[in-house]
Amino acid sequence: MKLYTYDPAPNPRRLQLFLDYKGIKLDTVQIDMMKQAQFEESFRKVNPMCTVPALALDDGTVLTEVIGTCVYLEALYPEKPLLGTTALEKAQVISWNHRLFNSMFHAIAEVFRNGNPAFADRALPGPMKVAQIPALVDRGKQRLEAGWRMVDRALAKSPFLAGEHFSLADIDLLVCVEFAGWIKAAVPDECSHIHAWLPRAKAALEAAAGEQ
Ligand SMILES: N[C@@H](CCC(=O)N[C@@H](CS)C(=O)NCC(=O)O)C(=O)O
Repeated sequence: MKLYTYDPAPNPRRLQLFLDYKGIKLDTVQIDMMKQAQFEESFRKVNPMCTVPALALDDGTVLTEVIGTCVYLEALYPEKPLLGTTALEKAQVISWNHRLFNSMFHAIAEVFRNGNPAFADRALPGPMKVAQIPALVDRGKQRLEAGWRMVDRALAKSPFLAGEHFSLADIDLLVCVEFAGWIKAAVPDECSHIHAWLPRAKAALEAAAGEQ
């Protein structure tokens, strides 16, 4: 297996935190997005969608979605489960993953990519030319605000996003908080449940790292 990734970027970071928590070490190649290496021919041959992370398996299959890659690795390395253990927990982890990706991740990306001259004609990841839509900057900010409140309501009810246990959903949220920093947004002060959850989630990651 070989992982093509770029450590500073948010989707690679989601996968890296998953790997770190479980103590999985992979042969890794950095695709330097600052130099637009994701568009180079050698990487296009690995992932024609020109996105990272991409996990190339020994049989030639390439997994290009973080969620699919995590499902695959969880099956290979079931210790320290991050995708839930009961039917309900599994459903909640995937539901939160989907919800956070579609609402908060996309909202932050909308702000970041539609308001930044460095992303002219690259408003969406991938090889296709996509023009920026400046109005999406404000819409993205509004969606993110609604997202924080949605998450805060959930964290009022349970210690972690998908219930009693730390999961990929918490990793996704941690990376949302970091990614929001890229657009100078932060968890609103009044979202007290998210603020209480942050040290709890970081402690779960640190505890797992300490077990390696
Ligand atoms: N569908 C992918 C999304 C991957 C993605 O969008 N990755 C970003 C980095 S965070 C990327 O490769 N962007 C390429 C670009 O901006 O050109 C997943 O879930 O893993």
